[in-house]
Amino acid sequence: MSFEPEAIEAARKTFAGPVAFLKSAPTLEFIPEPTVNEVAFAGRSNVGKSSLLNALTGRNSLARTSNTPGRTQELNFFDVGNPLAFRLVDMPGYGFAKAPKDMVRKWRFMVNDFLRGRDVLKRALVLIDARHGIKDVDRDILEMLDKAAVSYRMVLTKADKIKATELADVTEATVAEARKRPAAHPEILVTSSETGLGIPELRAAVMEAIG
Ligand SMILES: Nc1nc2c(ncn2[C@@H]2O[C@H](COP(=O)(O)OP(=O)(O)OP(=O)(O)O)[C@@H](O)[C@H]2O)c(=O)[nH]1
Ligand SMILES: [Mg+2]
Repeated sequence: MSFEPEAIEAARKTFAGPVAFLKSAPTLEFIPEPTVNEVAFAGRSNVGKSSLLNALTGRNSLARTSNTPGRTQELNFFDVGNPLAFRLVDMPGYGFAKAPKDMVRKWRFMVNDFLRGRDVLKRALVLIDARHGIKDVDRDILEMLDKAAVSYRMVLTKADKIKATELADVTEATVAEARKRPAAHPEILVTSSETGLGIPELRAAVMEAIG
């Protein structure tokens, strides 16, 4: 996680500025015109996508979070900066077994089609629960992104929930896998929305992706 202090500070300033919910798209017909660069949050249900978006922007209830997996059911777009600098996209989760099958399918197709087909998408952040490491359901997304050559970066979430030694092991294993995957950034980020661990670096990583 090596970012220059200047990059961290510039990112902090950007995220401390205006951030506004733009719109919620239940299907791809409703997504905004691709006029500005985007970074999207992907990952399993309940991994902490919406919480991380809130932590990044320092706004507790910008994106809706919940204990119950399957909270986010649409693509949610957030405008950063005024004038508009870039957009963040919060997405429904993968692999939520308890949701009705056709809804799970619908979300998966929508998320996949969005990630594969969005010119302005500069990078996907693929969130991985630090307690579990990369699971097969995560590998499905990673493979899809590798095949479509969509640049992505893995981000471990909920780092506060495990011991430092376990965190070191899962970090090492995740980095090893990232280095083997063609579209993956070779470095990962380790975060906690609860403690703020890795949040300044994640802000800098978003800015780096936007370019
Ligand atoms: N301890 C801890 N809990 C977290 C962290 N991030 C998220 N959570 C909790 O995990 C649960 C799920 O968080 P969300 O942000 O709603 O997860 P999501 O990935 O957006 O879930 P879906 O929208 O259902 O796909 C909530 O109860 C959060 O409070 C974290 O860093 N640490
Ligand atoms: Mg969510």
